[in-house]
Amino acid sequence: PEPTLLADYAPFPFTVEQVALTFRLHPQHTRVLSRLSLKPTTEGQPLHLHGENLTLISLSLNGAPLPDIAPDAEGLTIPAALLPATAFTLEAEVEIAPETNTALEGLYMSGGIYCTQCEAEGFRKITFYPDRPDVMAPFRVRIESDMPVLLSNGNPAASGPGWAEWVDPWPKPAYLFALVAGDLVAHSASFTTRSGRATPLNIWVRPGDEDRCAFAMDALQRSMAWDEQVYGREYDLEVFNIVAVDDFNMGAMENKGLNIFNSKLVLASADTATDTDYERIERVIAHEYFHNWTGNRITCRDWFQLCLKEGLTVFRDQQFMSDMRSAPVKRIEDVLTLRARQFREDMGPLAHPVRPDAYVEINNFYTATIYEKGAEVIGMLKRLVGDAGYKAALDLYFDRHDGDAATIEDWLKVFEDATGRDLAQFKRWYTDAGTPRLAVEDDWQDGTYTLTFRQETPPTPGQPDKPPRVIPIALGLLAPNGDEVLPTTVLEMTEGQQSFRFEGLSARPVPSILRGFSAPVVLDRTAPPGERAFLLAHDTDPVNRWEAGRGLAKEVLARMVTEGAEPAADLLAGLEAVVRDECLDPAFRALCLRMPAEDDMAQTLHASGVVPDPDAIHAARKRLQLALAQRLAPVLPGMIASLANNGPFDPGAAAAGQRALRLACLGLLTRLDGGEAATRAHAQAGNMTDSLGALSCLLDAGRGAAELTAFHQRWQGNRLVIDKWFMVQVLHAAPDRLAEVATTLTRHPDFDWKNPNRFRSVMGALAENHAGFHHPSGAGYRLLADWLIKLDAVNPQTTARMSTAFETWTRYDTDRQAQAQGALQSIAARPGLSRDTGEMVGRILK
Ligand code: BAL
Ligand code: ZN
Repeated sequence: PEPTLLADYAPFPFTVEQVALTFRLHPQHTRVLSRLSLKPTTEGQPLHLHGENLTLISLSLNGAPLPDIAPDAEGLTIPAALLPATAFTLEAEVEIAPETNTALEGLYMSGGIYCTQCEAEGFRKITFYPDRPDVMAPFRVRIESDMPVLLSNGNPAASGPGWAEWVDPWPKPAYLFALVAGDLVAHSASFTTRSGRATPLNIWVRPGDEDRCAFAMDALQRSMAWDEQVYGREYDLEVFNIVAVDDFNMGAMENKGLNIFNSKLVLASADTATDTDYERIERVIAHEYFHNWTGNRITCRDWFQLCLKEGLTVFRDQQFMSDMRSAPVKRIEDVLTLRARQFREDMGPLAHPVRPDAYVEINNFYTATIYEKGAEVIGMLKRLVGDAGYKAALDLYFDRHDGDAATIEDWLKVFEDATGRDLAQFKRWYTDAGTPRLAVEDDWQDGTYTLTFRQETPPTPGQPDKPPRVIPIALGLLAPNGDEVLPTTVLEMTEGQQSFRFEGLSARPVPSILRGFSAPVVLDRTAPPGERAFLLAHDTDPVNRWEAGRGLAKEVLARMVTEGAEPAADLLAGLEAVVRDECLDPAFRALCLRMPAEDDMAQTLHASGVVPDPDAIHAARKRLQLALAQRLAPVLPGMIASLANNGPFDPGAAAAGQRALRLACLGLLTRLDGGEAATRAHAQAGNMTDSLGALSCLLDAGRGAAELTAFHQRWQGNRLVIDKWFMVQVLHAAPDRLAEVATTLTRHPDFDWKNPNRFRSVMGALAENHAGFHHPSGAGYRLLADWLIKLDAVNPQTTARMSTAFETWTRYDTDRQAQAQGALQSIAARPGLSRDTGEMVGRILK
């Protein structure tokens, strides 16, 4: 298929003044009647409407049938000669079959519930329509069904037995359309907006799940208050509905007034959800709510501008989470995610700009680059213009563009207009792919300290040369005794190479560079011996303090892998000091104890020109954990005991941090006692975090069979918990046994592979078990490829997304490369492969 190009953008030559839809729901024969009020904006243009897999029943223009218009595979076109020069009405009736829609795009059924997913281009699977985000219209929707709960966007207008009508007064693009019909119950509450409007809030779930919605509701109320306080944004409808469904390709969707969620991002109770689940629920509830302004009231002109809403909304959810929880811990977690997912993407064949300029299948661009790097770019912008400049720019953005389908140019212009800054060079962060590498050297002479930076961005597909970017480098300087002699200062690097001088210092300082991870770059610094250990002990910036320990651990692991070196004493001593320091946040200490992931080590080694050996990385990481466990042996049992909390479960950040540190200690102790303490901890666990954490330790120690059986028995029927049962076994399988363990699980009667959560719990986890997935036999590659081929026939979107497991294949040795290439080619060669997966595999193989 030919790519769609940003350069080809042209406005739609009609306005849609009103949309009226009637749904007569039926699992196999749903009828959708549409009445579109249209008005030409340019003379003599044909009317093209998107439509896919629709059976056209009737079509008429101003009441007159159009029997000669037949749709093709992409939609239908009405020639200009048949169209009036003024406003007209187009009516169509189509038939669709939600029950057999396994792709989960458009209108489909999940566990007996009718629901929709229209972003990016699912609406065209519901009716004929200009399915593009710059066409915004008010919708009126009538649903006819005997389901007890009938929901759509906007405000309830009228209802009776077997029908309901909804009116959404806010013009919206079709991708924000939603409809739900089912046997649902609500967990209800309300929120009074700052102008005094009491707004009912409902979380709709299947009967029996309503007692697991309280946390999500609390997160929603806090999000609504926060958006008023921090961004001045108030909710704008009479009701806000959330629905949880079990079959969902993504995490959640921000449909206007009717957010639809993957149930794993709504349902939580102490005994079924982990702290990680709670944190994700809080973040995603906030994220979807924040889209009401950044995405819905101001949307994107075209899908190339996806980061306009996603980067900004991720940035806002990150701000929210750091206000709700510990800001440094949140920032460290975000940096870990960015490196694990976005840096990985940016260094491989799928690298693309934050604002791409071509795509074959837009679903393939819901990526870490659009989302996470998109958020980083806004963080840099805020750092450069300051908090007041950011606030002025955002106020102007909401004022100027409310009701618009906007672009990145519009976004940058409000910053230029509000702050007087020229952002021409900054725009490269949007247009140029790749992660800049920032090399740094320092010099000390006659009381003057000089830092010289050099930036270079490696080539990415289609972009061989990268001019220098603006890089905000937050810097602090420490005296040899640990005192801070230069508090955090933002240096603005604009050249390829640039020096910064600091005068009047009495001794050579130790630099703390890129504080708070002030730019998404790789810092290339050969630190002098002792510098990282010094920063781990003294840096006043918590993110860089953690980073120092992390950098040291990576250096040590790299030497263990490549030279067979021993675990270094300075790292062990530094980590011990952090762990013993009770003034530090337990969550921070737990993060410091977490060793770099194996994939992260492979990425780091590859970037430094070493072919990573997954087995050697796995072995070195285990040796380092053992050495750390031995070093901490005297304190581990005491810490595990003192961090126990026997009171009621508290999902808040402080209590979660204690559990994280306790489980980190339990993981280390398991290296020494073979799982004795973990067996006791599992037996005593009073919540899912402790239960799953202890079970993971047991599996790492080669134990846990009886516990796994009991776990399955206890939670049979609870899909979200059974997902965890599958996942934990795959994540903690020994590399040699991974393919066998995963294959056995795919034969389990509970392996409902058409459910994306269940599929990911085995196949996503398979790819996350680094040494197992990259096993030299190639068994991991083949297993995943075979299952992706099978899934592609029913769900292209999830298949394409999961094919990214292969994006790093060229990092490894030639034998592994040959195995991975063979697996990828077997997917590519599959007759009838979807456009989604075809594009991804083609790019990965290139
Ligand atoms: N818009 C797709 C889901 C999300 O990013 O919120
Ligand atoms: Zn989003």
